[in-house]
Amino acid sequence: MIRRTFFALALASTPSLFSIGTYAATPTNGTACASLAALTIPSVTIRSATAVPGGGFTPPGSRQEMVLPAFCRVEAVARPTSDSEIKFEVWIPPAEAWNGKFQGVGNGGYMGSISYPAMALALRRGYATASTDTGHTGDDMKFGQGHPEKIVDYAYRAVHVMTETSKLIVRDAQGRFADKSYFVGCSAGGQQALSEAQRFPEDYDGIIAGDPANNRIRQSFGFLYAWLATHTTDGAPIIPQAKLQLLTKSAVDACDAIDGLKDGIVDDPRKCHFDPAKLLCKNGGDDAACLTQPQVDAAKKMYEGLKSPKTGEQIYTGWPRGSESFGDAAIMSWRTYVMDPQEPMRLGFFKYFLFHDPNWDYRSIDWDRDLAYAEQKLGFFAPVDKDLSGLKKHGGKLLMYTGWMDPVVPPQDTVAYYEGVTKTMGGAERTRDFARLFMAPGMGHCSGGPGPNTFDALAALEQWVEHGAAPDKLIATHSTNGKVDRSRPLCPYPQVAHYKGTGSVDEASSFSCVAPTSVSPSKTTTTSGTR
Ligand SMILES: [Ca+2]
Repeated sequence: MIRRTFFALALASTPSLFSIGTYAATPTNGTACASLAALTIPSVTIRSATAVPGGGFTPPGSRQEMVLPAFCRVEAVARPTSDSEIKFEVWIPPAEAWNGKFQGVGNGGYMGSISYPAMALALRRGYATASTDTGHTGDDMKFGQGHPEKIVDYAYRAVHVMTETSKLIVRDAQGRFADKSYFVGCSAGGQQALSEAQRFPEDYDGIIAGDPANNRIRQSFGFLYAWLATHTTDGAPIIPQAKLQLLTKSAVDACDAIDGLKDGIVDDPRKCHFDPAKLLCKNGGDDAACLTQPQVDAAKKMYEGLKSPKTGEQIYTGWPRGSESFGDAAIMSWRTYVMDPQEPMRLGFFKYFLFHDPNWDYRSIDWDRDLAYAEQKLGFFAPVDKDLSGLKKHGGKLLMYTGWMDPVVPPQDTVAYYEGVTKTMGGAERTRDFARLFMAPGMGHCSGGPGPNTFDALAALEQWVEHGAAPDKLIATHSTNGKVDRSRPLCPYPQVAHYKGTGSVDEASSFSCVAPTSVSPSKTTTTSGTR
């Protein structure tokens, strides 16, 4: 209720922007690209409208040229409040190349820039597409200090305003509205996707939420906890990269066979209870093949996650065994978000959004008191509402996916959200007819990892939205040096890919999606009524 009230107040000053009725009657033909600059939409300024010929295009702030088909590039800024400055772009294919659809694309991190690569992907598939900087520049949180409306823009308003306005611009350019609208996002984009599904269910017909960082308040607490758990009081990281790799290798070796197939992938890390104490160095020593006691303790805390010191309640889930370090890139390990930073990630959330104190001392955190304060004050900031009846009523479809080895957003948190939706929406069958979650064993944060991690979620969602063909599996591939060396089905949760017993374990056709056979912690809430 707090979130909805806040929303109503925040929009009270600009009702006209959100009424399509203020716009002129549908033109019979589209408007020439350059003429779109003359378009008037309340609270929106069109900064430019330029026909871009097919070929090389270098986006602002980038040195990397993208090869694109011809499109009309519209740059705009929306100001739904007097403190708003929401920049966004709309790219529109020429009528003959347009697939008749619109695609909003999500951002990463704390956003602060337009997602040109994601727009390029959409444009190449024939979509008219839009992206926003969410109302601020850069990936830190200083913009929120003294600017509560900018926090709202970032939290959910910018994407909604971008969506409604872009649809109007596309209509003007093409002479008709898009037939269908999709939103595609991963990480922070997954958060935006769930925000749209919960708050503005009529914006999109199909929504993809990958590795969603939607539990954003508790995640900020989780990052703070993780950093404190894995750094000395001097701020030095306790577990070096080589030991992270040792942990992953040991955990996977110990748990690989639990799923019935020794293939280097742990299908469900919740069933893996590998104890890092098994790696404890003998006689207090320290070498490459073992862990010191502080390293064992730090790893255990990462697996356990943040619990209330007062009640023992799990405030934020731990990170899965196997996510420690499964590749050379820092993002394929705990390094980027936990180990490498000089201070806890997303500290700005506390300094600029919550306490408005740039000098706030993170060691003064009171987990219970400060969490209660944060959820009371900034509840609108985290789209964790499990009631998706608005989306269901609209006929919208939600496709979620998450890597089981995600070292950034713990996959258990995404599973917990989906299980909560299942419960709220009246059970598994009533949920899977419009919302499905695909877990990707061995996949990292949005991509990468030893498991199959490349798949076309949008093609599957298009079939679902446009032809009523719900995805019973997604075929994912894994490549080494650009060559596909394994394919597997990703299955709608709680199903898992089961080896049929014959054929190559590197071929998707050797697997079928089945209900999990062994008992899992989530069985009581999710498996009833499923096949
Ligand atoms: Ca396995």
